[in-house]
Amino acid sequence: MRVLVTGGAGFIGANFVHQTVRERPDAAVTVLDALTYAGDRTSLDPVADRVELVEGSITDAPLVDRLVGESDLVVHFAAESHNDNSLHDPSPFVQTNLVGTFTLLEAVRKHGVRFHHISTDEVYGDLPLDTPERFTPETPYNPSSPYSSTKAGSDLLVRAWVRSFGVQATISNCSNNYGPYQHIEKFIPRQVTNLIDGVRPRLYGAGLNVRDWIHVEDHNSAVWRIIEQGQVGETYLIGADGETSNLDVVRTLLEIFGRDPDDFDHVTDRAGHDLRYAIDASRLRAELGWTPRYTDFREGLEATVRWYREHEPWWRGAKALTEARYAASGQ
Ligand code: NAD
Ligand code: TDX
Repeated sequence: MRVLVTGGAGFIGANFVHQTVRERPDAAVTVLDALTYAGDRTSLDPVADRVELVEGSITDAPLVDRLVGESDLVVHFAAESHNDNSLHDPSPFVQTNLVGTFTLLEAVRKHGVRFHHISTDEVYGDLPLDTPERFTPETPYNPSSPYSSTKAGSDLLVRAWVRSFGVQATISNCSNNYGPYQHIEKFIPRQVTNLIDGVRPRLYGAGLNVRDWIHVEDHNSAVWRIIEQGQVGETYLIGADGETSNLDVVRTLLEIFGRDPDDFDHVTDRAGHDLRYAIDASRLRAELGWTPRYTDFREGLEATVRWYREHEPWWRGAKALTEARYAASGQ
């Protein structure tokens, strides 16, 4: 099977490519990635002999048309993915997340290629703290940020291309991922690399916001399950019952580093900061029999800390610039 992975040099995409190469010897993998600040070709070094990396944008229609025409399946991870960046400059979010997804949809429509669209729980907006309420496939879309609104728009494009043109597509909306190869602008790797450098973690606002953490390997095993057994035209929510407040994440990391659990700083809150995300993944579990493997969050965090300690050359080059950007916003 010829698989085209967009955004395969980014965090979740690179882990998806590694998992695919490891578990599916019959798959021929091509990655299409623009290698933005968030993409890193060295993330694919361990599988370089099995993967073709094409450097280019999903908004480049002739390139996309050619690569899609040579594929049996497109798994679409490529996106501008960071909420904070979308508050400073939404423009690349509109280009990549909306125009890029549109460009891919036109190509899969033309060539009749199976498409899986990777999306986020953030399309549903946020939930109050301390309620049992969770997102389901029936929850109305209500995105808060430029990032999540462009992801919501891209989901709606996929749904319309399924209904109007019979495109063979599935969609998954997943909660917050953690694990190896995550860019150090994101919450967990930012604090882990701060702690490696002896710097205090930085918590936005009071730190009471809740995210529903899932290990990236579990996200990707669910994606394969949906591709192989999911119903075309359907949306599946992916989550692993990992609700944790940001404050608890920071305290656990401080403990792992043998530091005082109160040794962190509160910094300027994110504008429009979503309070809580929580996924009800019962459809995925019941209909497709999927279960997560990483059920102990602390163990998963410990493994992630080890990975960042052992792969300092992978992240060191981006650290100073990333922190300078945050410092300019008081974060
Ligand atoms: P990431 O920012 O780490 O990686 C994105 C990749 O896309 C990078 O390699 C980048 O170079 C590439 N890219 C950006 N613009 C491109 C373009 N125009 N053409 C081709 N490639 C381009 O993001 P991630 O965290 O790995 O997220 C991957 C996908 O998963 C995104 O669609 C995101 O919305 C979704 N998602 C992420 C999470 C999470 O917790 N990180 C949770 C749910 C869903
Ligand atoms: O330094 C920080 N301090 C802090 O308290 C950073 C970078 C973040 N935070 C908070 C903000 C969020 O409540 O931590 C939480 C997680 O922040 P991010 O890692 O930026 O993730 P989030 O905004 O929740 O979005 C992530 O999950 C859903 C991904 O970046 C998205 O791509 C995905 O769709």
